[in-house]
Amino acid sequence: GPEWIAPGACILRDFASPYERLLWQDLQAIVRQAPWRHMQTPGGQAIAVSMSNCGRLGWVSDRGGYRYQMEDPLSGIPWPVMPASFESLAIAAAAQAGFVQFRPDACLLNRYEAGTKLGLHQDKDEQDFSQPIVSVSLGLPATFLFGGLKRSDPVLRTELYHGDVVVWGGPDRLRYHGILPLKPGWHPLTGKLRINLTFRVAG
Ligand code: MD3
Ligand code: FE
Repeated sequence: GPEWIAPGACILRDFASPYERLLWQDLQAIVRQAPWRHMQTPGGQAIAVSMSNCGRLGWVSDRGGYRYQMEDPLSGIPWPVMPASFESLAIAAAAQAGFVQFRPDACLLNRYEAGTKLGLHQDKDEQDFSQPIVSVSLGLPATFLFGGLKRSDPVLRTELYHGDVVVWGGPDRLRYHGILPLKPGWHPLTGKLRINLTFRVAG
């Protein structure tokens, strides 16, 4: 059952595993339309994690800042539609954690290779922080860093495995978090990669 690691943070271990083949198939179709890319920070540095999006809104970062927008900047056309497999998984997971009216309008896709890390950050580009974020981990495991509301707060570590779904809401929605450098390995679904899907109500 749900594993609460904080009052608003709930891990559903293996929740996505029954759907892994369908999720992977739908993911391949998304990245054919909106390829993986390294976005730039507002300061001009390449972000180590490769990203894409699906859904009405997609998260982008460039010299102009961080924001959500309806078009893929690479093509100028709307992001791929969020597949029913993604949407229904995210809605079901949020409901398990008590967020029965969660309807994501954005899904950010993150791709990690060996050595890729994601520094401590807060997710605060969304309009409504009362809405949770749902994350789905596929492929290689990763060490997740879970801090506090200040960057200097102590950080807990927990491992996220293939199939794990985490719902981050309430008092934990604005916590600092990050991912340690990915250890090399091989997973039968994703090969050398870890993929993370994060579902958000952005608009
Ligand atoms: C806790 N992704 O996309 S998922 C991100 O594994 C992001 O790719 C990481 O951080 C990844 O922004 C972590 C878990 C996660 C996502 C969003 C959160 C944890 C969160 C928002 C608030 C608190
Ligand atoms: Fe984040």
